[in-house]
Amino acid sequence: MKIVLLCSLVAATAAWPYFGGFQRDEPDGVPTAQKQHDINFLLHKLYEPLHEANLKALEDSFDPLAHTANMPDGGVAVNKLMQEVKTQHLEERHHWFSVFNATQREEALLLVKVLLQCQDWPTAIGNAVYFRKMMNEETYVYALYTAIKHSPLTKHVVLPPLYEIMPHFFTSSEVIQQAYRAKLIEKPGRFNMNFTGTQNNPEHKIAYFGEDIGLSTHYINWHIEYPFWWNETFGYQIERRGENYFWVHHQLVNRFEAERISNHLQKIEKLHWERNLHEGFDPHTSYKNGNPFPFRHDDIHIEDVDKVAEVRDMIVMENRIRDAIAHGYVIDKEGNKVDINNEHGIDILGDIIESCVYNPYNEYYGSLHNMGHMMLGHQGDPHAKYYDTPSVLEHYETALRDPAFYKLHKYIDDLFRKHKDHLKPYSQEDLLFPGVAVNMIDIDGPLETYFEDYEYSLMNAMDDKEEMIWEDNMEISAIIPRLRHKDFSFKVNIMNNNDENKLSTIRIFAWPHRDVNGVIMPFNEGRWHAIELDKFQKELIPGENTITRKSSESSVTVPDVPSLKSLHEQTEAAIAGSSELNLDEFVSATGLPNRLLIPKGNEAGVEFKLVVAVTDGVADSVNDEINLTTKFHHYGHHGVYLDKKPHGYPLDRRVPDERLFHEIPNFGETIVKVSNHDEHVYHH
Ligand SMILES: [Cu+2]
Repeated sequence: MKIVLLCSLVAATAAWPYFGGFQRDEPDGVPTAQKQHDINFLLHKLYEPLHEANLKALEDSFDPLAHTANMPDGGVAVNKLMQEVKTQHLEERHHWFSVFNATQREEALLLVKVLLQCQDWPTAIGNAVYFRKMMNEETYVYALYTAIKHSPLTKHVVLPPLYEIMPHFFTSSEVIQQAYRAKLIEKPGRFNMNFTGTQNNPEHKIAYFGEDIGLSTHYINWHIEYPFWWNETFGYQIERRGENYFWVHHQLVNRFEAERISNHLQKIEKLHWERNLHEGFDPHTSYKNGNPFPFRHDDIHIEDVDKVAEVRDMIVMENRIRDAIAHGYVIDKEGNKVDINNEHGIDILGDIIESCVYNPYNEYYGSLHNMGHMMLGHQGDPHAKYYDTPSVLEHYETALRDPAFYKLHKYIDDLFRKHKDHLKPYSQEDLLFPGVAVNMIDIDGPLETYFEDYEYSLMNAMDDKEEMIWEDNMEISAIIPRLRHKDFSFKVNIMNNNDENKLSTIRIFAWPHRDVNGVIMPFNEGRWHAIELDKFQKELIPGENTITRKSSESSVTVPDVPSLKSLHEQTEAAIAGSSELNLDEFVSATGLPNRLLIPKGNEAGVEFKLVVAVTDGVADSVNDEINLTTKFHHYGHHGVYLDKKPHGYPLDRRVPDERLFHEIPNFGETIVKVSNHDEHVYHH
């Protein structure tokens, strides 16, 4: 046993002889470039054996049970997972995986635990290569991505775009077929991909939003940063998880509404368990093993789903939540009342609805959201007569494509609204920033969106001979139009009448000024439909302050993740040149892609009400240290927030008299117009 341990450690350390000098703040001293290199190759050709010699050698020599000495849990998790390997209990390879499936999830979480127990790279990568060979590929990817996101060892590692690792989830079966053909006849190819469905379906007009692969990346990243199954045994507590769940979905729903208005579509009709589900969906995509994603007809009566739930279970869950909101408290397992009529209530409610492990009484409140995904996902085939595969709604990669997703989330959003409307409205005193006034708000540059062609690689959709090296892969890719906006800046003129500097928090929101029928949205309706555009802090000097904030600086967005090819090339170049890799701006990826900052608009221009709220930065800050930070971490990071105000503040509570808002000098508003002159590009 001793000898095995020594050998594998030698083999493991021999894998990174490249660096001498400069190193970043990696807790174990192993260069970021080496880690990124290893991760790239773990994910490259996911469904095949490893294509990298050092990792392959490690795979043959590494024994997980021989590397438990430094693990805080003493190897409990590794032993459990190895037991599953030995008794052949693991999900088979080439089978589907869904995080909503409890058995499959448990298996994935065991691997997350094992990887988070690793204190150094040799142990982490050893376990990662070992279990890559043993586990179902998609279970493995979910666990690996989550572990990379949360482990201190990989805090500088960029998660490669999932649409290039598992292209099947994002690419139509038709294009995948063309790619296979290109591969067979050995002819490189770039294939145009259309959005799902045809123009006979009005919902097709906004497929560009739900099927945006960058939007899905945002959604996946958010879910692995804030998993509903997370608890302290994984390493730390995530603060405001439930509130964050509310906020990210609230923003998606509001964005979807604004996209609908841009395309002259009526507002989302929220889900009702006892009414028909109007919109059907055909995903036009297949799993890697060839099974198609299930199809759902229009206008189906919502049925009980075998092995998931009955419709009345859903209604009971909903009613218990409605009762809690009406009472202003929830009940925990011991029967105690937990007050939710306060700032923290939204967090508890979010945990109850999703439902998260922090849910105070799981057995009673159930899991409305997760069950909702499964119930709606199976409506095309509620008794599993034709499919045994989960639907698009049961994968974060694909859920945003199905119109039923927005119906479900509109319904959930409405419950959150009921709760928020129960809270005491903010008073003038709460909102006032004495001596500070917003004089002028303006936009510098055009508020205009357009479609660009985006190309992504399908290399990993197809299998290869084992000896094939990365660079020898033919270029086979998909091309899809995606929304982007032209660069612009917010210009805000703020007067500080105090005779000292004042730290301020500046929050920028917009909502559609009119609904699709042209009716002006009342303030109280508009504020609930507000899209968060930016949030940052600024030191105001006495007198006049002219603040220019570029759209590219928005703290609610992130840049698009580089392609796998670019990640690979940059990593290999860093290793070859013994230089360090710095891709930190792409690490989080939790925010919305910056190119999606504003809704599409249309040819005539869509009016938006733009609201700027300037409040006391010192009062808003969680602690003094961050006062000088210019960039707010929008969704927080590993459960740490810089802003202690609720998400959506100050528009999150009802406004009994909108004059209050107009009279507060530190708030400003104006009307702007968003246009798009590309209808022809989209409907080609
Ligand atoms: Cu959902």
